[in-house]
Amino acid sequence: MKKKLKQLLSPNFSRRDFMKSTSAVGGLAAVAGSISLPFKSSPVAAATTPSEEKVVWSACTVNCGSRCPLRMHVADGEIKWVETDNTGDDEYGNHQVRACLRGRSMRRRVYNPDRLKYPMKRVGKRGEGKFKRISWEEAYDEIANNLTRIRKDYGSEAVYLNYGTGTLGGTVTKSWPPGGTLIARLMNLSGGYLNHYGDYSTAQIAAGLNYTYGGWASNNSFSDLENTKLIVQFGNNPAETRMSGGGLIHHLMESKARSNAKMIMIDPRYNDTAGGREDQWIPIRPGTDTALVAAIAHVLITENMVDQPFLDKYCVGYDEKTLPASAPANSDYKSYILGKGEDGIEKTPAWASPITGIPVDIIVKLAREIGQAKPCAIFQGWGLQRTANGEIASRAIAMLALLTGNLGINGGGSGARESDYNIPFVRFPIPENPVKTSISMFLWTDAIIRGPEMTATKDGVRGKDKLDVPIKFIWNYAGNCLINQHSDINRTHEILQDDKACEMIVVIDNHMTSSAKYADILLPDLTTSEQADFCMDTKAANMPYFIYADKAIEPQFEARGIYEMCTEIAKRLGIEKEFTEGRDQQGWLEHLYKLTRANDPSLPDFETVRKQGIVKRRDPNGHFVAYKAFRDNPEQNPLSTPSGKVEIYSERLANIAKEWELPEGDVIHPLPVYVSTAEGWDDPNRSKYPLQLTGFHYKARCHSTYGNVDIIKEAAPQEMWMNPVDAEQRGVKNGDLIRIFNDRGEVHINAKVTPRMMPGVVALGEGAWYAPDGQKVDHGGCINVLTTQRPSPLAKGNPQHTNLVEVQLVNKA
Ligand SMILES: Nc1nc2c(c(=O)[nH]1)N[C@H]1C(S)=C(S)[C@@H](COP(=O)(O)OP(=O)(O)OC[C@H]3O[C@@H](n4cnc5c(=O)[nH]c(N)nc54)[C@H](O)[C@@H]3O)O[C@H]1N2
Ligand SMILES: Nc1nc2c(c(=O)[nH]1)N[C@H]1C(S)=C(S)[C@@H](COP(=O)(O)OP(=O)(O)OC[C@H]3O[C@@H](n4cnc5c(=O)[nH]c(N)nc54)[C@H](O)[C@@H]3O)O[C@H]1N2
Ligand code: SF4
Ligand SMILES: [Mo]
Repeated sequence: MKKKLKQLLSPNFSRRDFMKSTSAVGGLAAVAGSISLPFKSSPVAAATTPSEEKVVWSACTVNCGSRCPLRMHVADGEIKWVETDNTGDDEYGNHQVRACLRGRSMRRRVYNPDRLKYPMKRVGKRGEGKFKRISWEEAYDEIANNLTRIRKDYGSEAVYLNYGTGTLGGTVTKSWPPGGTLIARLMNLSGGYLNHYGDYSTAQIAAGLNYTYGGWASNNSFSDLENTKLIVQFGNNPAETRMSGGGLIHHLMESKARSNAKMIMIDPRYNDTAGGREDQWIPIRPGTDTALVAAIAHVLITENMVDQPFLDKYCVGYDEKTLPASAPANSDYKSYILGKGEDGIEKTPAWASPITGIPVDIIVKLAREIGQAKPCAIFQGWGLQRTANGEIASRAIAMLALLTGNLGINGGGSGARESDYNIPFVRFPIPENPVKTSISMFLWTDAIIRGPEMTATKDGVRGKDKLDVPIKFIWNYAGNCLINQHSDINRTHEILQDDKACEMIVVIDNHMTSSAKYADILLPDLTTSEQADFCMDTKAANMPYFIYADKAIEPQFEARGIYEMCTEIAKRLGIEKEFTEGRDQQGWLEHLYKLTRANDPSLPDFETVRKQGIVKRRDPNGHFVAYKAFRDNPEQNPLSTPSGKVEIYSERLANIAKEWELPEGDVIHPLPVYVSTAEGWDDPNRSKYPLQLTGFHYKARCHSTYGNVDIIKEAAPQEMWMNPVDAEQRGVKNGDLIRIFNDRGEVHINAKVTPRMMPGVVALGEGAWYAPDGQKVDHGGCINVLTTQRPSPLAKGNPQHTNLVEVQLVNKA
């Protein structure tokens, strides 16, 4: 032992030897307890391990909303361990941006057994996962030749860039929006591609609140909660969805501690953000928030808690006074609430209670608290809008902020999701797309099988009355939406399996995902650790930052970066010079940063950024207050709605409701009225499938990314949440293996029996790796085996949290 210690402290002893020797003396902990560790950051290390281990700044660029710095400790060309931000301190406002456990397990993603090693070409049936190794030259030629052939036969409208967010935090590697990627640059320089609008995250809220506020609806930053009296969160769960130590859960907790404001969480699931921090949890039936809001509005109106001057001055259609001339009598929101509208029903708490599952007295108390707290901050997450009529639900929640006059002030808000201050950064230039047609991102599977039948008024095709050609070529870069993340996997499988329908699929990923198995040509990409890039944060309240992620290790196997891939294909399409403009990847990073600095000379120079890794800022205004300029001076700063005001009643929606052809049961309405939907709580089909299945974004993964990391899977297993009452009825106990099924498919997974789930509702975290057994049963717990491709009415978006299922016991634990 003595000899070992002497050896450990000798100047020639490397970290690698150390790791070896620790096992010889009884493990890391035993040694760590008795001597000072020879890590590079310690004074001993500086003297003892010259040039053996280097620390390289890198980042986690997945789509969790945060974006964390990772400091890679590299020795012998290998990442040995991963640290996070070491700038700043524990003080809120100067805090470290600490990566979550997913980011800290990046090593296990980089060196994962699922890593793609070589370019490959499909040999079996599409989706079977059978490939042969090919050279990069062959792969590039295949892609360029097929692209040219398909464009010649069908035109560029047949080329589609599928949604993918695996590395949206990058600049060169940026995978989202597809229209902002290097592939879009490549396509637009050579003829263009079929666009899409909307995204899987926010299709319904983006479409819905656009009619209320005009454009993308912002809300105050979470840092501004230090100015509020009451926080009401509708299905908002930053403890899981904005997890980093520099991200929004940190801002929520710290600012709430300053104001000591009460927090009420409205969610069918007792989520982790509630997790002991909430003052009240109100479980609500999925898809019924609009009814709850209507009942709260009833109490606010009848008990005189409405901010009438605000509604008169800033809004259209609260009551008859401000209804547009084209609107029929009694089509205002107040008439709807008081039962004077077309349905003649008064939206009392007693009316809403059986719909929402919330007792009357709780609704009344909630309404009074919202009406009396000045100011009051109303927020919504995006879970409740990823539903069958999420457009209406998102607009309804905004009503609470409007009725109480909380818009545009500190401590108040708009009722949308929280916003952030960002550092403006110049992105890769993307030339204009010559193809102007665009489909909803959710309808790409339909565009493969019935493209030319899809029209503007039936399917939301934009830029043209109808699609002319089906999708024939798909680029799938850093996305798992070909299978795992898109609804109704069994339907998608049927559509993709036919290689006469969509003729060519190119997948570019790091891992053999379920989507990768559907590739015709499969290209192994570099990870963030194997190349240099700028990585942006977008969700950090009033302390934004960006990261210079340097190359930490050499490319693994034959992996190549997206810039090189696109350059090689550009060469074959005869547009290499236009594509590269004479720069390599490093040249572009330096160029884009130069442009960024020209706009903002206070930023440090490139070399400094490279060394310091992270650049942090503070919002010069303190906090972001949404619609402040409008509130302060509405004449000078009108909204971009047609009236320039907040449109509670939307004339444009009234027209769309008249003009569009909607399937039976779908509703588009000028007001945020409560409507029943397919697969809602009152669908007659509940006699067959009695449980509402909702989803959530789980801490175990970012969607499917990190879903193959062993230690994370163990720490946060995939389970279906279920209330003890529903479990008991089915003889299910905690940990039992169950089958969850409906007409679309079947999933086998363990049950988590917990009072954290409301009765009648079950929940499954989205993103688990689809693991079919050949009999159409998934054993991975992938919720999209059970979700539908029927789009929402207005956005034509993904209603992935609206499903009916039944659950049965398979095996006792
Ligand atoms: N049922 C249900 N489905 C959902 C949702 C839901 O709530 N419920 N949520 C939806 C939402 S909001 C979203 S945003 C989508 C997300 O769907 P996706 O954007 O498909 O997200 P991921 O599943 O994380 O897939 C990212 C892929 O990128 C790969 N990747 C990671 N890093 C890199 C890289 O550096 N290079 C390359 N080439 N690839 C990389 C990963 O291996 C992974 O295959 O899912 C949607 N699907
Ligand atoms: N760890 C982790 N973080 C992530 C992601 C991830 O996959 N993993 N994904 C990222 C991405 S791309 C996105 S878009 C965001 C998603 O962010 P969100 O869409 O906000 O996340 P969800 O978990 O889908 O929904 C939030 C909450 O809404 C609740 N909810 C569901 N239906 C209803 C309803 O009808 N009414 C009410 N009141 N609540 C309801 C859910 O139970 C959940 O707790 O998260 C981001 N962050
Ligand atoms: S998954 Fe999100 S919170 Fe976790 S390290 Fe990556 S960017 Fe940060
Ligand atoms: Mo998302």
